[in-house]
Amino acid sequence: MASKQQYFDLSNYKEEILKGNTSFLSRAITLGESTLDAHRQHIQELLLELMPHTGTSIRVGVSGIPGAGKSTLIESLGTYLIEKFHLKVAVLAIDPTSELNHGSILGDKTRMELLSRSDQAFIRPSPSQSNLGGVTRNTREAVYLCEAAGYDVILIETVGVGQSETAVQSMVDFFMMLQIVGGGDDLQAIKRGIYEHIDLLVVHKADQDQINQARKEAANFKKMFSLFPPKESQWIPQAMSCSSLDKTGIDQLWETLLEYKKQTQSSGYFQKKRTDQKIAWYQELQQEQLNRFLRTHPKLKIGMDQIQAEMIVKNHSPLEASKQLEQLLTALFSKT
Ligand SMILES: Nc1nc2c(ncn2[C@@H]2O[C@H](COP(=O)(O)OP(=O)(O)OP(=O)(O)O)[C@@H](O)[C@H]2O)c(=O)[nH]1
Ligand SMILES: [Mg+2]
Repeated sequence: MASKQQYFDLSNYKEEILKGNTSFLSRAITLGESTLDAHRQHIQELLLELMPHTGTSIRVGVSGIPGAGKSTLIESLGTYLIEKFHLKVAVLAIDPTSELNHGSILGDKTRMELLSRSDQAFIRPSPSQSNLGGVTRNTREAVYLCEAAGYDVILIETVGVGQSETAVQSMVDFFMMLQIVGGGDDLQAIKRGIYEHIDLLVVHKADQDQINQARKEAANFKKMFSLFPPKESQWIPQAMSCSSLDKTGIDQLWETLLEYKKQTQSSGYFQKKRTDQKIAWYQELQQEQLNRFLRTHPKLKIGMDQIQAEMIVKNHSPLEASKQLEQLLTALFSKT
């Protein structure tokens, strides 16, 4: 007899993920990506059980325009951390356009060939949903699942355009942005308000005949950042040049990240940021619960369908219909 229990055994998943079993980790992430209510409930139960084993990693956002070298940098940094410090590294991607742009996923796999072969690394490409809200939620959950599976560093790759970048900022401790050497218009960058949102700017591809130019650009950014008023974190964004091909600047990049962690942990900002993110997560869950509740409330569903039908038959305006919905909601929920 095939039962739901066989399909999803909570204790089995919990135990295997805590042991670092990547096949269960992958399956749990896939389950979370489902839009079925039952799957969503399973994943939330599992996360609830795993919560005491989370929160220990450092979560890092890696952003930049397409082709800036994000995946290559993640490969270099990831292998460096595994080889030098024996850390476990997870890579997640948040890219709501990836369904349209298959090159990105293929790119990730080939750019991270070394890392993908290491059993200390776990790489998960972007979920195949085009809806940013869904991708954000899934990535957030994947972060916690990876932490429960023992990953020390979680690197989240995102294309540096608009909303997905903002979404990643809402789930990481440290946010870095890659800029290609020679491709940066300093003023343009300031206009986009990058100073407010980044902790580190990397002038990437600082190799071959671009080394000096990259150093010059990084120094300019650094000088510029030091002139801005202090941020809430009291951290002055850093800038450095780096080459993932030559593997230069990777150690310095990691040291900067550790310095940020040390400084913001002692000031209390690190914890405050995580608390803000906890609130943001709760608010997303609140919305999900409410939507599920409203969608499945029988009287409300019938009432809403009726109002819509009447709007057409009686030629009501949508505003009148909305007013009726308000009355219906009051009648159904005000006394309880
Ligand atoms: N010269 C040089 N080229 C690099 C470096 N890092 C990456 N590249 C090249 O830049 C191109 C893009 O690299 P990716 O790592 O795929 O860039 P990405 O930012 O992840 O790209 P998307 O995921 O498509 O947004 C590839 O051809 C890489 O070989 C570097 O440090 N130096
Ligand atoms: Mg990439």
